[in-house]
Amino acid sequence: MGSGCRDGSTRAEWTIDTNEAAGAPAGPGGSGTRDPGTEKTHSAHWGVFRARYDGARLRVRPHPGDPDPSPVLDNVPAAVGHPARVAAPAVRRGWWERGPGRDPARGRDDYLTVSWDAVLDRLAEETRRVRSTYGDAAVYGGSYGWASAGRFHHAQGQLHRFLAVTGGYTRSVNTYSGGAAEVLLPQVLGTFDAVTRYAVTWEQVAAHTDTVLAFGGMALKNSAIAAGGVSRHVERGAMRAARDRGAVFVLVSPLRPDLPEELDATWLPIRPGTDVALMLALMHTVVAEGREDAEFLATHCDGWEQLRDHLFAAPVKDAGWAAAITGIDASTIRELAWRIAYGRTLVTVAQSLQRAEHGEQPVWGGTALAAVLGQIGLPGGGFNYGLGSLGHYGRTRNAVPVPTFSRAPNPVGSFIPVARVADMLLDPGGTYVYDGAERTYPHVRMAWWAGGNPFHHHQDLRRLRRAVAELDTLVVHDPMWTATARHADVVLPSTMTIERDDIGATSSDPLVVAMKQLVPPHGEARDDYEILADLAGRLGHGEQFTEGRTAHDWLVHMYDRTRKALADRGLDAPDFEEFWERGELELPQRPDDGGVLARFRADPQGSPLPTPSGKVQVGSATIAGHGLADHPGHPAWLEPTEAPDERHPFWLVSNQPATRLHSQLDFGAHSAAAKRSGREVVRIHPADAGGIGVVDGDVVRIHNDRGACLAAVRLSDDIRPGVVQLPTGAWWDPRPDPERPGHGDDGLCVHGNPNVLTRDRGTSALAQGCSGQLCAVAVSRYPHDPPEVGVHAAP
Ligand SMILES: Nc1nc2c(c(=O)[nH]1)N[C@H]1C(S)=C(S)[C@@H](COP(=O)(O)OP(=O)(O)OC[C@H]3O[C@@H](n4cnc5c(=O)[nH]c(N)nc54)[C@H](O)[C@@H]3O)O[C@H]1N2
Ligand SMILES: Nc1nc2c(c(=O)[nH]1)N[C@H]1C(S)=C(S)[C@@H](COP(=O)(O)OP(=O)(O)OC[C@H]3O[C@@H](n4cnc5c(=O)[nH]c(N)nc54)[C@H](O)[C@@H]3O)O[C@H]1N2
Ligand SMILES: [Mo]
Repeated sequence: MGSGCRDGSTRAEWTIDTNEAAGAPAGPGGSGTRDPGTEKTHSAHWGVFRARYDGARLRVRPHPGDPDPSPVLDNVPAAVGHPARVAAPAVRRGWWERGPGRDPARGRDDYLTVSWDAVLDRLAEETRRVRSTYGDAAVYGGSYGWASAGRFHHAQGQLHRFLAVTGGYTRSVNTYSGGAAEVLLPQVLGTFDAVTRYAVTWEQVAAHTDTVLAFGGMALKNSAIAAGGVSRHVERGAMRAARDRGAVFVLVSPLRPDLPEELDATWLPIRPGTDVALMLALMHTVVAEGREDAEFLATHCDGWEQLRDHLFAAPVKDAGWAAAITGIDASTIRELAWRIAYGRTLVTVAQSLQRAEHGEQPVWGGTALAAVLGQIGLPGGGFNYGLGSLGHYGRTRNAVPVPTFSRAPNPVGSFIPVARVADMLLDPGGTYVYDGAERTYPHVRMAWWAGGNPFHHHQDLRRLRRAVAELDTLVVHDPMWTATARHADVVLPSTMTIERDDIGATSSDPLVVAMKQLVPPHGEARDDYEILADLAGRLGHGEQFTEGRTAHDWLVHMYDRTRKALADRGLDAPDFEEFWERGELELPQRPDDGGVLARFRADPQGSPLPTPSGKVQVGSATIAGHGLADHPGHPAWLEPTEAPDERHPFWLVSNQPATRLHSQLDFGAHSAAAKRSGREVVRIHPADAGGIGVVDGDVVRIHNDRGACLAAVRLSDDIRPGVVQLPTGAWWDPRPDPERPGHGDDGLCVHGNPNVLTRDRGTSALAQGCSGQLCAVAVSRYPHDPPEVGVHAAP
């Protein structure tokens, strides 16, 4: 067994006793005499695995070919029969008894159990009412979220198809992950996929890179995760190989664990939100010493004059200027500039940097820095946005298409940038600017969520609660009683991935996985596909939705595209039955040729970039032309409008949790083991803890004007003083705040969900991305008996 833990410790034992680990009642007769079950393959966003079910317990182990499996896998067994599962369709009492309409009771009401027929009849009637009274754009089907890894039972894909064939819906664009980069990158460098998945590969890093300058790091906890599954976690091995060859890693981050300890990286504990100042100073220093690649800037870049003027205009963006902003010594900055100007240098920018106010800037700054060094398009050099943030980045492309589920065209054009959902609900008809255009929020009456958890992913959760109160109807499909389900009018229990057959595959991983049903569905849970097929039938669109196929027929149909492509190349192309029997199929991959950036470097005229000028745009006339006050036409350091002050002296970093994927399986063994008395842990530097009079293990109240939460203190030298870190994903458990009477019944999250504190504000008027990573908070010892966390049970 490899060492799967972030701290590098070795895990000897992977098989977890499901129910005991989760504190759930043990299944009937968990004795050693029962049939151990057959081992089957399955896949999750955190890796491909094998599992056995003996009728009571699920035992999992990673795929034997995975060199560095993720311990997040240990969370899976607890899902079987867990009390947080939704067992039967449920409706909110107020909605069921009084009908649809605005209702501040959402999130506070109780639930009735009803039959599938009764709930689907009522839901079909409500869908018809909303569509005929307010039009199809009044249905919001943005339904953002990660759901599960299978290609067919992908909840969002199923829901979008259902809503499209039944009339259309207001959709969402972009993601919470990379909202700012998704709009910026095509303007300045290339398409999002081209510069994340298929530019600088891990093999190139292992073989060629001399210096890795990682803004926000490349934490192994993050690359453990890849949408649609990942069969081999190669990141640790590649970084280790580079280090063994003599490569130097420089980590720019408030948290030391953002690069693996074994790399002996140089740690520059930067003040959060200031990276672009450091990038500008590095460029300034390189240029001042005449070490920029003037030829590359002349032949391959656009906008350099503007950016150079900015670097040298008052205040001059030199190392001294940046030191005051970033908290990193001027001499360290000058030394770093010297180092990166020699040899092969790779600049990476983690997704986190752009999940903040003005988040577009560090992505642009990283691009420009790599351009000044002249390294874009070289093996192991230049810029790879997001490398290490997700397991699919820095990979090569399959040579044949993987199975995918068919989309249906949405007849409605209405959309919002995904993270503007609360703004839309609170301000129908209101205007906002996005990507250079003024737009209007539609008046949405019905929102439908499958496979996502907005009361996990959105910022300022108490504001989101006020926003969903405005709806006529909120429908949620989820296997779990998440905070979102607890706000829904209609809660439809969906199966989870281990309860159905599916196919796991993505275009940047060679393994196609036969994801076999491992356990029977929980209670009355049904597949999203079945639920939506029944509803489509009630609305007169059954045939359009199903195309006459069962779920199994769809798997065969989807697989056939891959089989044909393999057969066309004269390769091993097993039919569906044989693939299913084998459990997996390895696809051929394209060569590691550096992708579009390498082709552009070799021939900038013949292989232009998809940017407006066809070049790397270190400045942009298009963006300057938008005339946005919060987004100039070149990378710039812009002061954030929220930063620590006397009342709220700390930066809160709310990053991705090491022990789970977002809110998923928060009750699982690995996630639970990292908490203290069931409460999420906040990391604080000992010097800060001394200042506020708290010690390791204390329960603190973290608060600002938006809300408050409790968390258990863990002291750590691995964090920059002045910064505290609380991961996302603890399920929202709102109670009244005894420290702030009159702040409502939801003033305090007793579990430790940072999104009660974060700010619901777009990154800028360019991209309107999520800015949830950073906010300013105060921290104090909680002077009362901390209440028990109670959110991992049915309401
Ligand atoms: N403060 C702060 N907030 C953040 C971030 C941050 O850095 N800081 N990061 C943001 C980012 S990058 C992201 S991507 C989002 C993630 O936000 P989400 O993707 O919304 O989070 P998940 O917990 O993965 O939610 C998936 C939901 O789908 C459900 N589910 C799983 N399988 C199925 C299925 O088959 N059918 C149905 N119907 N449901 C299923 C799960 O139970 C779970 O409730 O969070 C964002 N929020
Ligand atoms: N285990 C696990 N892995 C995950 C996920 C998960 O939920 N769990 N989610 C996946 C998803 S959906 C996504 S989009 C990716 C997200 O990938 P990222 O956004 O890169 O991940 P984060 O952990 O939020 O942030 C990475 C690090 O950036 C640092 N950081 C924060 N602010 C700043 C800053 O201003 N400057 C600098 N230099 N550093 C800063 C923090 O120390 C943090 O640990 O992660 C993926 N990987
Ligand atoms: Mo994400």
